[in-house]
Parts: sequence; structure tokens; C-alpha cells
Amino acid sequence: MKSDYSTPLDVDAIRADFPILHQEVRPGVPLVYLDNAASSQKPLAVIETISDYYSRYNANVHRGIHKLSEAATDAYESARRRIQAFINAASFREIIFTRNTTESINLVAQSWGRSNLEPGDLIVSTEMEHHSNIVPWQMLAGQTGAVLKFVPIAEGGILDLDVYHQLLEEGPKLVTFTEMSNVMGTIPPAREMIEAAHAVGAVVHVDGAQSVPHMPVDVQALDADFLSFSSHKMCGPTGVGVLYGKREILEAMPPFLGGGDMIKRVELGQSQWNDLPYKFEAGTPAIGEVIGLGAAVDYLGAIGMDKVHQHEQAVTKYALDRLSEVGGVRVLGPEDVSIKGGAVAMVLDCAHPHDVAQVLDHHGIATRAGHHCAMPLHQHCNVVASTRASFYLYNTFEEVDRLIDGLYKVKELFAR
Ligand code: C6P
Repeated sequence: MKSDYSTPLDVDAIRADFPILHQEVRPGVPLVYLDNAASSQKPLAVIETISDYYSRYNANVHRGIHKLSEAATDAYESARRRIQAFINAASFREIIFTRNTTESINLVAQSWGRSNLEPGDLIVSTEMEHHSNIVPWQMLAGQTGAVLKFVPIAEGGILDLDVYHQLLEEGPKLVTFTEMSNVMGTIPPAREMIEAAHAVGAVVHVDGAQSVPHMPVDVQALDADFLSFSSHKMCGPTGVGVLYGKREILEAMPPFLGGGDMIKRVELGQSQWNDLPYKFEAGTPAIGEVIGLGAAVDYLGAIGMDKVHQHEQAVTKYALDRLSEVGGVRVLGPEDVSIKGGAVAMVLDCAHPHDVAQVLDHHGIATRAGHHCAMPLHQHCNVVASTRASFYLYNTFEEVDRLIDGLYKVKELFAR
């Protein structure tokens, strides 16, 4: 490794917290996990917190007047408050637990969208989005007669902000975009985009699935109206996601799902909705998972999200520099790590992305191949698929070297 790539993290100490990383995928072949944009690994603190919940105080929340239920409710609500602090939301009432980013976005589309949009109203998204930030809006447009338009991707894998501003002149009701592309890693100027959207009266949803796990996100500084993210990409368990929403907007929205816990009073003819955030949490929630996510934000918060981001920038810069040595590798998106997170999607001249990932897997390196649920983005790049390496706080420069060695093996096999 060259000496000018420095990290603020003690990565050896961090790696010691993640039991899964210390394995060989085959005898003599240690695991290199570079599929973090799909799902991250979990530290012992999270695994033990979940195990402790099931071992000592598993019970339903908000219901029982017994010791276990009270302990579960306290832990569940304490997690909500720590997640509130993690993204600097103004109130715990603005933190709604869902299943994942996808469900959070569908909640906004179906609850806010169906009650606020009329035929002809404009929704603005971008070509850079994960399908989760495209399809729910297509469905909403079909249901309401609203029109969906997309900001194109410009040269270098950034958003075409000229077109964005032109679209804003058309007076959209809603603007939605990702704070970090899951394929190209692009970090758009979210704060400026939100300010410009608010200036024309639009409500803004930000897809934080890739940003919240990897960099500091302060919803009050960002001024987003909604922010969606998933626990499983940020050291927490699967099965829980978060929708942040500004309180006054959430107050005015109808429930998404009906059932237990989201009501104050039910009569056969009508019901009265519960207060926020419970109005949007129908049925028994993912209690153990929410408590586990609480442990995950404690873990990341103690390390510091600014340091996590700096570490990933250093590893990504090293990866980009080393990739440029390999030859025949096209990296999708920006190469400037000041506007790029740790997602590095690439296409090799000599081999199909799936073959690349398969050879890498043979050498113990876990990457993802395919369209990464971003088909329009790949269409823009004129490719059907890519191989993606994505980094997190526990990845090392030596692991990048292993990736590069793996790519040379791919070239040996496929280049003629
Ligand atoms: N991207 C990836 O490999 P869920 O599945 O609901 O937790 O997250 C959906 C989602 C939404 N937006 C962005 C920007 C995302 O990256 C993802 C998930 C994974 O890239 C799985 S497809």
C-alpha cells in the first residue's frame, strides 16, 4: 500500500468486533467482504443486544402491564430516541419504524402522495435512483394521474443540475432523490437541491439508504421533509427501516396501514388514529430488530460518522488509483472521492460482470454483479450490468489489493 492514503480509524480494532469477517471461504482463502452496499456485517454489540432481548425480556410492546413487556417497550422506545439523535431529528415522533427503505418510500408515496397529488401534478426523481425510488412513484402516478419526470445523469456520473433547475421551474409537488448512488457512489449536492426545491414549494424526499450508513446525516441541517433508510446496511439487523418525516407533514398524513397500535379508539363505524409515530406503526413491530438497530447506531456513533466517511474515502481513493493500473476497467461514475461514496461499480473489457464476480468469489472476494436494482442507470451507461465493490468501516487497503489481484486473475482467464 502507498503511504499517502491515511485513515482516522483503528481498523484492526474495528475488525475484531465483527466475528463473520474472520473466516476462510475455503481452506487458505480468507473472506474479503466487499458487498456492503447490499448489506453490511454486524458487530458483536448488535448480535449480543438482540440475543439479550430474546434471552431476557422478549415480549410485545405498548401492550402488556407486565415486567417483560415494560422492559421491551422501554428498550424499543429508547432505540427510537437514539436513532432520532443519530440523524438529529427534532422529535422522537418524527422517527417511524418500517421494514426497510423500500417500505418507507412506499409509505410516503401512498400516504402523502395519494392525499396530496392530483392529475397533472409533477413528481421529479432522477435516472440515478434505485428501483425503490422509481417504482413507488410510477405506481403513485398511475393511481393519481400525476406525471413523473427524471433528472438525467450528466457526464462523469453526476446529476444534470441544469435540467433539475428547469424541472423545478415546472413547479413539482414532490422531489425525490438519493443522497448517495448505490452503483456509482455519486453524492449529489443534497442541501442545495433541497433548498431549490423548497423555493418552488415542493416537498422533498431523500433516499438515505446509502448515505445514512456511510456519512454524517443531520436532517435539520439538510432540511429534507422525508428521509428513508434501512438498518441492515448500517450494522443493524434486517427487517427494520426508518422513515423520518417532519412532524407537521406527518401529522397531516393519513395512516398507511390499518390495524392494532395505530389507533386510539375503534368503533365499528369509525376509528380515531393514534399520535405520531404510532399512527404509522400498525401491528406488532420488529421489536428485537429495532433494539438491534439502536445498538448499531450506538456503535457507529461512538466511532464517529465523519471518521467512517473519511476512512471510506481513503479506501475508495486507493481502490480507484489501483484500478487505473489494471487496464481495461471502466469505472462507472465520478472518480473524485469528494463527491463519491464507497461504491465502485466497474465493467471489464474482457469479461461479463457475472464472470468477474464469480472469479473474485473463487478468490474469497464478495462483490455484487448485475444491475443492482438500478436498470435505468445502467441503460444510461450503455451496459446491462456491472461488478460492484462496496466498502465499509472494516475494509482495509490490503483487501483492495486482494481485489486488484483478483481482477488480474480475471484478465489472465478471459483476456486473449
Ligand atoms: N440497495 C444494493 O445492493 P432495501 O432493500 O429496502 O433495504 O433498500 C432499497 C434501496 C433503496 N435505495 C438505495 C439507494 C439502495 O441502495 C437500496 C438497496 C441494495 O444496492 C440492495 S438492491
